[in-house]
Amino acid sequence: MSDTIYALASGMGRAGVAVVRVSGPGSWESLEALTSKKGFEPRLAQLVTLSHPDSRETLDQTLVLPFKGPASYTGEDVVEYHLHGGRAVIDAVIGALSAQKNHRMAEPGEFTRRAFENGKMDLTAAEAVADLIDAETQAQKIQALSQMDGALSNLYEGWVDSLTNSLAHLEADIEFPDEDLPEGIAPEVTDTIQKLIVEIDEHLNDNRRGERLRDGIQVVVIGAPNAGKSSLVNALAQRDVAIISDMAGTTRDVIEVHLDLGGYPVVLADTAGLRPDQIGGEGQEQIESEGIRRALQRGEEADIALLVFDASEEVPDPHTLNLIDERSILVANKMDDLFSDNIMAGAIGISVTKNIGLPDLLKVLEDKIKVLMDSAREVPSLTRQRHRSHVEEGLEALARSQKADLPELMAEDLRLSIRALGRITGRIDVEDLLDVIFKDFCIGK
Ligand SMILES: Nc1nc2c(ncn2[C@@H]2O[C@H](COP(=O)(O)OP(=O)(O)O)[C@@H](O)[C@H]2O)c(=O)[nH]1
Ligand SMILES: [Mg+2]
Repeated sequence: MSDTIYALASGMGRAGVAVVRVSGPGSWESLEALTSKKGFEPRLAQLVTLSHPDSRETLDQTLVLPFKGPASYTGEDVVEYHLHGGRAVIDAVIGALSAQKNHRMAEPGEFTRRAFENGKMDLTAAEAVADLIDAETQAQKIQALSQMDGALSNLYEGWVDSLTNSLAHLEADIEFPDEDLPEGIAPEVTDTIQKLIVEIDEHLNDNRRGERLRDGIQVVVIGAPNAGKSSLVNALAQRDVAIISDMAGTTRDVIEVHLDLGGYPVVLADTAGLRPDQIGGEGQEQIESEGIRRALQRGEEADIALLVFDASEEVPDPHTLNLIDERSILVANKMDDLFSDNIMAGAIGISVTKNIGLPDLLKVLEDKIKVLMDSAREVPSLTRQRHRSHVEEGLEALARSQKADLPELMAEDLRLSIRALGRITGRIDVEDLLDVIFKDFCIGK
């Protein structure tokens, strides 16, 4: 790891300030070369003039902030250049850095990867850094910060510690069966393991809360053609995103908008109108039926479904009625219509065109999301599929250990469980995982 890496750490485009970060053993040398100065002090910002070491061309007047490893983000020597945020300045400084010995452009996530490899943070914290950068709502931000602060690693490391402890007792039992070890080691170990099994099981059955918060809560809008689904999506998104028209069957594919509802990220999907009588038709009808198929599939996968009925119709659409389940919110649209006094029981009456009832609908939706997300919960939630599969693997091994015939086999299962759980934080060898984990990062982080 003798390369020195550099990258633009701030966003692309014109800005007041742009931060270029350099990390690695040569970072102070390049700082001295670009400034023709020596004697920089760690953690002391200085205003300097940067010039190209070969051509002497002036690059920028800039603030530099050097760090000495291990007291830096990556744990290595680091220099931050707070440049004037213009394309030409950034290009010139990056160009000068690239000409320095053993300097190269950073890979995506490489700064954070080095921080992990230098023991500055565990894997769940590194993942939280990526989540925090991607966070678009308050609830996402809170989850990412708490994970960065060790909420998940404390939990998983706690399990690993208590299993390691049990394993040590068990091995002592196996190794010295005739010695004067305290009585009742086996029952004590079994007791600990059984409590852990319950705790881990609860953690897994969290309704995918943490993952949902990362990915967005899936809300789908379903109903008959012309019920006003696209109009409703537009109104909720407060911008024109879905195609609205009074020609039935306009929305053939699923259109998504991302919303922030009370701090929670929501992916709201508009769908084609349900007209199952047309499924299997030809040409134009076939395109529509594909849309209907996607609508129904989307409806099945969704966390919440807004079932939209046209209140100006004599009877509610039977196909939509068919889809009612515990995830549904019933919406009766077009309540502006003179004939629409036939409101369905349990439905929220709205009129998209007359802007009636939308706040009520939003409130019901927000409440349903809060119940789904169990927002009062204090314990940390699983946030990634990666964590889930390691936890599942760890739990399987634990369950197996309880059926083992010999203490030696039980010990082996405990070792496997520790291994699986240890991989979440990166305490156990994870070399094979690192490329996968850090490829999702942006360059410069
Ligand atoms: N009277 C009335 N018409 C509406 C209302 N909402 C939507 N529409 C109209 O119903 C038609 C179908 O709307 P659209 O959103 O395309 O329905 P979709 O097929 O369910 O997506 C359009 O002409 C809309 O202007 C409403 O609240 N009241
Ligand atoms: Mg539509």
